[in-house]
Amino acid sequence: MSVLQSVRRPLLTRALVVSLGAALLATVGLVDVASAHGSVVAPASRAYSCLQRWGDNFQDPKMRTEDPMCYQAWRADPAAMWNWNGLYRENLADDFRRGIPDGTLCSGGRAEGGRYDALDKVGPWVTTPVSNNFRVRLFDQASHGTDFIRVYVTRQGFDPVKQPLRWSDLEPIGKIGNTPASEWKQAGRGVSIDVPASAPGRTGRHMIYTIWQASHQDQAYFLCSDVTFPGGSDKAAPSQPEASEVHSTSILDRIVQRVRAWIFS
Ligand SMILES: [Cu+2]
Repeated sequence: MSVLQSVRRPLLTRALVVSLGAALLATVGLVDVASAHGSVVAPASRAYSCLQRWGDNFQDPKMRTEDPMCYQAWRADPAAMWNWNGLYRENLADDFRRGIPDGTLCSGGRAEGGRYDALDKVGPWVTTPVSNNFRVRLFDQASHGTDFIRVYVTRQGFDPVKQPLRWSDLEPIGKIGNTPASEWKQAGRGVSIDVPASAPGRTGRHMIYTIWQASHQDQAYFLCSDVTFPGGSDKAAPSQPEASEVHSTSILDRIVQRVRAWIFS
């Protein structure tokens, strides 16, 4: 039984929930049909990671204490999580440094009118443990293919909990070139591709930055993932187990069901 079902709501709250729910349904509907794109699902990008952990229960008060960075992101704009696959910019013509100022890398330079700005917030984001040789998995519901995918890691010594991410903090650790969607792997209602990455000498908490240049038009995606490498002193870093499969569509389906349940209860 959900919190919402077990609590008697005043009429005003109920009306609010219904209108919010309707807005969510519209958003989720759009994500599912018209504007479905993709993201890095392992190690999960910030928005996708928050959706994975809290999409089913984003009103759970535990989020505030257990996952403060996701908490502030949900509060700032839940649409960042519902639209976890829409963090892109268009027509940057490969000039990413000009289009995306330092300190705004995780929002793609404040993409989509600021929807993703909370992803730039500096703090103890939950990490995914990875080894020094790992794979970045990109999942795409729209089968855009790619001109290239570039993967970067923060330099050893960078502290993601205290420092805003700048271009000069990043070092390239993996890339693939032009790969049409027909060469990606079928995965659920989309396709996925793994980019091998090698980050020797890294220990403890780091950030992975992935740029996915889609092929159907000049549309580039900018994804921050929080990771911990073996070793280092950052034992307190909160982490989640690495996701082995893509569950995005079932998460979306569950969210749609939940919102419907609110509206029609
Ligand atoms: Cu797209």
